[in-house]
Amino acid sequence: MSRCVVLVALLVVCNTSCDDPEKKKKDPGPLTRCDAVEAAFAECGLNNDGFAFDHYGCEDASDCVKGCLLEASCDDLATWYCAPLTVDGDFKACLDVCDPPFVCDGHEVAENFLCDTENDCTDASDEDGCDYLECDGGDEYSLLFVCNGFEECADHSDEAGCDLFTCGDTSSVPARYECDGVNDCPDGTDDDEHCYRTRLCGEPPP
Ligand SMILES: [Ca+2]
Ligand SMILES: [Ca+2]
Ligand SMILES: [Ca+2]
Repeated sequence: MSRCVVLVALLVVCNTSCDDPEKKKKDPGPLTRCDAVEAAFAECGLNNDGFAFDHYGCEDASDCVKGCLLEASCDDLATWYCAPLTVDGDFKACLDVCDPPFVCDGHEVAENFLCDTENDCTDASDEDGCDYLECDGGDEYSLLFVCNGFEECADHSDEAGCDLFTCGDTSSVPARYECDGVNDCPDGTDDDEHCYRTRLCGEPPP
């Protein structure tokens, strides 16, 4: 664990439990959980003007996940940030407690196989209670196909009214492809230097 993460963790504890008036005088003020997480990322060189937290929405993360982030090493934070599917060890165990993976037939089912209209479990539990993209013709698709830039529905309804990102050459791609670590615009402007994450992580995660 880095010294900073320890320091940040101590500051969080100190805000609620230290009674020494001298220490209170030097206290930098209330440190929110997200401030603490942001400080940990910044100290690990994983932040740039708050980009990481705009991107991942720290306020939306549970306190449980924030707790795991505050305990993580810089290496673990970098993995979580750049290639979240490859997180492992104690850090993954911590995150799994917060957000248990879906398990059937004795194995984990990856998130993109949940509600994808295909049964990946012998009891089909991975498709229980799912909402699907329903085309006029009755075909059903995973909601991941909504606004993905390809028309799955013959009536085009899956791509109607979608937000678009305008590339430097005036072509456009789905807005959700901006800064996702993959060049989708012919000129790469959706993932150019305005995306700190891509510059930080180098090659897109596998
Ligand atoms: Ca499935
Ligand atoms: Ca589509
Ligand atoms: Ca992209």
